[in-house]
Amino acid sequence: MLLVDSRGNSQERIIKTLKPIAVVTAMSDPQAAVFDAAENSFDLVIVNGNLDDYDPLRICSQLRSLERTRFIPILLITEHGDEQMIVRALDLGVNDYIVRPLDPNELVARSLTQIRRKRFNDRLRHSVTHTIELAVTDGLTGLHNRRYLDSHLKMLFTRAQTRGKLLSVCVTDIDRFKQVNDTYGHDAGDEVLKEFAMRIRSTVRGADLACRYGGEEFVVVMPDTAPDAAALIAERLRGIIESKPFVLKGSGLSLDITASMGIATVGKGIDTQEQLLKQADRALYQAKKDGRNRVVAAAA
Ligand code: GH3
Ligand code: MG
Ligand code: MG
Repeated sequence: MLLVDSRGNSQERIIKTLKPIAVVTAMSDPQAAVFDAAENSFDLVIVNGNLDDYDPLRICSQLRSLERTRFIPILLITEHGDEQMIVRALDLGVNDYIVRPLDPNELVARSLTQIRRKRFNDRLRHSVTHTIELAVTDGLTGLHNRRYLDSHLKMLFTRAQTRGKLLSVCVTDIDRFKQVNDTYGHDAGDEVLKEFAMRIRSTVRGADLACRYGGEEFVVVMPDTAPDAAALIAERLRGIIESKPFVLKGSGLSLDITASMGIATVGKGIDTQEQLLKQADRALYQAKKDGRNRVVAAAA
């Protein structure tokens, strides 16, 4: 808990009161206190309304505007008769206030209420974030899933069209993967998929988006990437799959795996992201037909 209070006496009293329920950091420099609140993870900030030479509501509004402190509960201590400040404070998003003279029991009770509420909200937010992550992540490989790709690609496609930007996609499919399953079992197949995903992840650049599109098919979306650069990236990926055998953790088996790639870039005749993927898919089909373990670019 962070206490912002420039007056020695009231500070001591508040700390004494709160000590049994919280670790209290007391600060008298308001600006440093805001900075400290953003750097650390306090559960509550108590602002004394009678700061020397500083508008206490400024602290409150700063805490509310910083990303890191947006959700920290703020408890304001005000003087009797300072209704105007209370109204403004509540308007700014201050969670609760106490009017002097301070009743220690009330201070403890109100602090505890804010802390409990914050912890509950933290858990809720964490669980929502986690659920969203689960919904857009492929459970086996940890890459983004098809749902994520579809929505993200739509955004990138619109951006490419409206701003005249480049956008390329690479669709890749493991060669003769059914044989891996049939010969070594489904678990071995799963391990190959995981390792395949890891190699993709290690190859693509920061701005690229790698997804498991389904089964043993993966898509890499490359914003701002011309066809020749996309071909280089796909070729590098193909090489990284072919160059080293896949060693399976469970059985120690060492398997030679290859993959085929089809690439396409936004341009004439491609009006939707579905068409872009379809073009890349056609190129992939051609790569399979031409003998697999190769990159084919869709005709411009
Ligand atoms: P091609 O070179 O033409 O791509 O041949 P292929 O054998 O890879 O193609 P096919 O599409 O016939 O086989 C894909 C196989 O991938 C069939 C399916 O059982 C397997 N598969 C799909 N999803 C999973 C998965 O999550 N785990 C495992 N182990 N296998 C999967
Ligand atoms: Mg395949
Ligand atoms: Mg396939």
